[in-house]
Amino acid sequence: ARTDLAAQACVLHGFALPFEDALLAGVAAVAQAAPFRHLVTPGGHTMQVAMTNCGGFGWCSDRRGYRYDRIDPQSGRPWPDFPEAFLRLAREAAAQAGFDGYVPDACLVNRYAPGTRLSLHQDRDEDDRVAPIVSVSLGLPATFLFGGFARGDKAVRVPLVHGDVAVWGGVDRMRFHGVLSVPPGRHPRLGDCRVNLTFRKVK
Ligand code: MD5
Ligand code: FE
Repeated sequence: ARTDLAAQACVLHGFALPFEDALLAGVAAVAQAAPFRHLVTPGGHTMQVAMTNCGGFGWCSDRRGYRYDRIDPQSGRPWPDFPEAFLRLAREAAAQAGFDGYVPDACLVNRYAPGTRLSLHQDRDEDDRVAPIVSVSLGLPATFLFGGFARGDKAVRVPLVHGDVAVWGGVDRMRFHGVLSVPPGRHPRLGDCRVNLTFRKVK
C-alpha cells in the first residue's frame, strides 16, 4: 500500500520487508567498517542521532560545517561500499514512486535511541536538489514530521514503522522535516533503536 503525502512525496508501506535480512546484515557490515558516532555541529552541539555512511560520499559535520566527503574522517579510509541490497531496494522504491533510473551515491545511516529526536530541517548539502531521497525505516516506530518550504509552515505527522520506505523528490525535495522523540520499546530484530537509511544523490 502507498500513502501520498504531496505531489512527489509518498510512503510505500512495508516495501523494505522482503529485503529485511539483507538490510540488517548490511547495516551490521557498514557499522563494523565505519562505526556509528555522534557528530558535532558547527554550533558546538553533539547530535543526539548516531550516524555512519556508506557509498561514494558520506555526510559529515564538525566545527567547520556540514559537507559530504569521500573519506571517513574517523578512519581516514573511504566509506564502505553500498551493500548490494541497499542499492537494489533504493532503485526499486524510487521507480515505484515514479523516479526511474535513480542512482544514489550516498547513504546516511541514522540510529535513534529511545528519547532521540531530529529537529525540523531541510537537506541542503547535496548538489542535486531534485533527485529523490529514499528513506528506509527499520526497528522502533517513529513519528515523522512532514512540513512545508518555510520552517514555520504547518507540519503533518506521519507514523513510520519497520519496513516503511518514504520517497521525497522533485518539487517536494526541499521540504522541512524532522522526527519526534522515539518512544521507548523493543523491536524483535533491532532491539531498542530505530535505524533509518537515507539514500541521496549528492553529485
Ligand atoms: C530520518 N533523516 O528518519 C530522516 C529520513 C536526515 C533525515 O531527515 O536528514 O538524515 S530522510 C527525510 C527527508 C529527506 C528529504 C526530504 C524530506 C524528508 N522531506 O521533504 O520531507 O532519519
Ligand atoms: Fe533530513
